[in-house]
Amino acid sequence: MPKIKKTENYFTQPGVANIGLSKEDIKTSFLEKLFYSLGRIPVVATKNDFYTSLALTVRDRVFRKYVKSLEQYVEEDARGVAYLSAEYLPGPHLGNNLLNLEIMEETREALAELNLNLDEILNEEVEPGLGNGGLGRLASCYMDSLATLGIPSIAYGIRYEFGIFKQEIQDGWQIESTDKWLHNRNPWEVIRPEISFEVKFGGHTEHSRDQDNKLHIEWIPGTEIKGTAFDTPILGYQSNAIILRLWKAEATESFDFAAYNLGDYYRAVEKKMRSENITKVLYPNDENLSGKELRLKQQYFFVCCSLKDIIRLHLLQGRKLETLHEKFTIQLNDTHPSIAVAELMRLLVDVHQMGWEDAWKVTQNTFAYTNHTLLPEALEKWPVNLLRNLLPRHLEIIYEINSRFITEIREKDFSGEQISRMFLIDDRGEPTVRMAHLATVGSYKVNGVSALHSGLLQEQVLKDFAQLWPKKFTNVTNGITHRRFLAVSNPRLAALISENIGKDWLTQLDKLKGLEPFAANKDFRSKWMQVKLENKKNLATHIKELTGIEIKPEMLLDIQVKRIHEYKRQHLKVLHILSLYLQIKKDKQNTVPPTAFVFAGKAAPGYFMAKRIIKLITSVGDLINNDPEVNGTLKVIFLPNFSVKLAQHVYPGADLSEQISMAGKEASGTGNMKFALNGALTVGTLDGANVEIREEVGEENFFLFGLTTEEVADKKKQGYHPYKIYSENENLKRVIDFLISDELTKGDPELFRSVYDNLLNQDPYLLLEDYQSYVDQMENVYKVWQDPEKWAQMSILNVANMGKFSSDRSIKDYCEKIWKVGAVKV
Ligand code: GL7
Repeated sequence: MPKIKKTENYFTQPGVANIGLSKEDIKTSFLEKLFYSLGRIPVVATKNDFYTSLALTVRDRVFRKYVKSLEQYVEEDARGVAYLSAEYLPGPHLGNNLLNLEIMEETREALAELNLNLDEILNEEVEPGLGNGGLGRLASCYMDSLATLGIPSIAYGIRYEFGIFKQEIQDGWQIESTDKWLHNRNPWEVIRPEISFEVKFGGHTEHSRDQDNKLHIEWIPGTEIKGTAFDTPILGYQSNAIILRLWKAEATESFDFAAYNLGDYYRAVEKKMRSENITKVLYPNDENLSGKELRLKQQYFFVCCSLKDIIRLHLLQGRKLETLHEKFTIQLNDTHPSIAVAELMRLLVDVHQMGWEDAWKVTQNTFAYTNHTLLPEALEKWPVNLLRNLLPRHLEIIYEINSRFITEIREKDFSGEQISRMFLIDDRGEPTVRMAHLATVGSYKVNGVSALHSGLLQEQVLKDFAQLWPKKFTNVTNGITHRRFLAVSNPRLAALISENIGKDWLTQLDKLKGLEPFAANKDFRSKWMQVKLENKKNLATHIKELTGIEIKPEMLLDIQVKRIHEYKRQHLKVLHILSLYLQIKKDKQNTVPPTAFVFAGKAAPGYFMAKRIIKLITSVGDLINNDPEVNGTLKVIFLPNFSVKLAQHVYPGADLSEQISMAGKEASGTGNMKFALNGALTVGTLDGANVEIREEVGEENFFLFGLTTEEVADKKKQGYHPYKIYSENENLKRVIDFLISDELTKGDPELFRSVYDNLLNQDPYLLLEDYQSYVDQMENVYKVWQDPEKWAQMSILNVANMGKFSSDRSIKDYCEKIWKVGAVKV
């Protein structure tokens, strides 16, 4: 392999050099793409042709940044990060890249000269829905910051052919259909046919000894498939670019020739189809896993390709595998890629002939693991039998890691009970492998995603490990990219901020602190609220387009958008809405200001209760929106098919952000940050990152309610009796009873019986317990809302104090506390 040389001179060649950023350059390139890449002329071109031409124009400029970054990383022989995540939710690329290249206005003008409208073209983009929710979006925010900060890095994942399902609402119910995001081609990716690896499954292992009595283990697979890389450049702001490398599964052989020769064409291609299934579709479950074989195959498939690629990159630089951990650190985004611990051991020991101890040292010093949830049902456990069938060698390795680990802790001061709690294998019932334990043992650092969550992780789920290795555990509070979620999606507010405090906040979010004095300035407050009103008009237009429902932009826009989950308690919001409705209808009392309650979010297709909750929201909406007695005051809206693209219209228009999970359940939340950054006030519990948001913005600027984590634990210990609360609170009783009333269920008394029964008998997420405190705090919200000057002031103070929640800060924390990686700026 020839030594890689610096290529600076190439950039001065004509044609390479003049890939400029002026209006004229953009116009020329745009037309060239339309003519020569797509073979179109403007009169016959579709909107998608225009979008594709512009995307290709921009991609050239992004790649230029990328090759420059790459050159620098190679030259400095820098230590880098590989981020392994089964999910990404990048959102639309085009607008973000225009911002980061600082050519938004030039592009707008270039297109205008061709009689084209940039906003319409931006709207053409279909986003890659390669994730379920917060976890996938976090990975994409981190890529934005890694690129902006110039951290040598590469992100690996799966190129699902079908992303998260498309959600439609029919008759009030969620209906799923496939997301064909690749249908109009994907102009952002390039295929790398030469970067492809074989991945084995099934079969058995053979153990033998050579003349020197050295043990050799060979894995004889049942099948083999191939993973091929598709690269998407992700550009930072005024800065470097990094690569998102997604693997697509393909058959190693297109045909089974034996079958073909027998004339059985269909059988011949069947094998090919079966292999390609692995990357067909994203599992649409957040926070929950159901031991599906195909899911394990997906996980192993992308881990295997990624590790082989990392090793390739390491060796390409002429280095030894013994130094892998010095040059790379690999971040495991949740346990989804945690089979990597066993796979790296396999590659080092079986394939590269390293001794077990040396390989273990490299492995343990290479990985770091982020935990994203404490929900017991979401902690991944793979049945031993499934692993034996699919990955027989990995199971052997896991048993070996387990037995060495147990030997190690037996020498320490742990009780038998603790030791068995720490086993990698859980053999109570059907034996399973506890993937969080594998990830913890195989990593040099483990972190949670908010201060509260990291604390609970060390006190509960991984308590024994935290006792064993206290220094291994740390916290990195999540963050969001304020470039996408303020600069791109809320240009009016971004402009107002920049006019008053300059543009430094784009790279240093804590500069927003400079807004604080403006909170006392009446003129500024009025401009601030004017911007909000414009954004609310824009959101009202989207609401009308998507649901047909009209709202007045002056209404209080009270919004809860996130996956539908019982622990997130969308149904607590519903109980509150019903209490207002019944107050107006039955008590003829109207104390609530005109409000539109907006919900959006997908339910896992197999999650019965979550789907009921959607139907409950839409039923309450039907009732209220069609009742002339209340619909001047209240509206209830369910926006279908929540996505990053839709989210970018929602956050800027929000007045009130609902963050009402039961304390101790939401690991962090990141929607909470996006709302507050766009000037919404939060009503919330002391859960996840809400705690830190409240600390930053000040308790007087946050609407708090509900039990704390400790109080929740105490309540459960004492024995919780929701029925008692129900029978003692008249207002609550009326609301709960209404769930099975004919007025709401329109003759189907069973419709919400499950919700009703669940709340009265179990209420595992303590809605009834927190109900009164929530209703009272909402009264307070309404009081403040009646004082627009005060509201504006609180809104400004929220934004001014959001500096901490930039993903730039999170990535710097990862670099300092965990990765020990520095920036390389081009
Ligand atoms: C999650 C958490 O539920 C969420 O609170 C957190 O903000 C996010 C990113 O850390 O990770 N964990 C999880 O499994 N999903 C999440 O969104 C799907």
